Amino acid sequence: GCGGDSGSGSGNDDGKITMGFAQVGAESGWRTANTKSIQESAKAAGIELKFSDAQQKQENQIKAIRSYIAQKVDVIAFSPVIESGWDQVLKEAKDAEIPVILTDRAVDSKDTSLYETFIGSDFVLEGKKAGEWLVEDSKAAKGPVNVIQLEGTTGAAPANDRKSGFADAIKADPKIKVVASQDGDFTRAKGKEVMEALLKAHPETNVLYAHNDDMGLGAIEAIEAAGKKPGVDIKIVTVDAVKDGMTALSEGKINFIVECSPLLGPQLMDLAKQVVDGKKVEKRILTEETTFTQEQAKAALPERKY
Ligand code: GYE
Repeated sequence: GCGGDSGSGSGNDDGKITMGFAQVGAESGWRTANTKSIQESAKAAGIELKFSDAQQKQENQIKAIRSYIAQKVDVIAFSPVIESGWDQVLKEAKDAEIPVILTDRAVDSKDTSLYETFIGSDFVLEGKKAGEWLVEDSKAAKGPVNVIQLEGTTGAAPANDRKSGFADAIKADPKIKVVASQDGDFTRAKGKEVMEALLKAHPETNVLYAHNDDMGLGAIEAIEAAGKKPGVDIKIVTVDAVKDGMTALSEGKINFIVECSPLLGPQLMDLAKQVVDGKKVEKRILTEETTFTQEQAKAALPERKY
């Protein structure tokens, strides 16, 4: 590989591709698995990886991207912590003729020539699947179904989209009402803290919808501390299907999980090679995902890699 700070065009000197990757942070089990997938597949593909962790702060990601531009990497990939505010730094990469690949989360830039492709999940569909499960599960319920929603990081694509997909789906049953909805920043600690407060304010709650497993797992601690039974007194639906979430699902503490795959590394490295070669790639690449009931989680757990 190259030192990256030696002269112009250094990224291409030895024919080896150098990728700068600006990661969101280490906020969840999903993110840990995603980082591992990217690091392992870069190695397997012979791509030199420069990796940074932005600790969920956009300013840190912008700094990292600028430093990758200064180092003249061959390709930049990143998972934008929030959707807005990327046009300027993406223009800088474009002016430096460094291709950009978006992974996992989207940007709201109108100018789609600012990036080559976007690989990741359909978060609206994930929210819809969570809502559809609840509509089905609520069929037999006589009284109101009162939902607390723990939202992902404010402004993040998966928070915006999982919220809207869910809201759309639950319109099918007027018994279902979201009584409180608050940011839990995709972390276990925040999920617990916010659930503690919301449970006090809304003791009539009988469902929790958390935008990821980690917040759901934190909330389970708050529910148990309040003397209630997660999965029974309060039904829980989450998104991700990481090992800890799947374990709680198989133990009956969670009722349903919508899968979101973090294993984006291999496809990302393929795409990186193609765009560095100047090839045109699909503008939007969707990951395929499923859903899990408690029984399905029991069956899938032994093989679950993350
Ligand atoms: O669901 C959550 C993580 O962007 C899809 O970010 C990702 C989300 C994932 O913190 O656990």
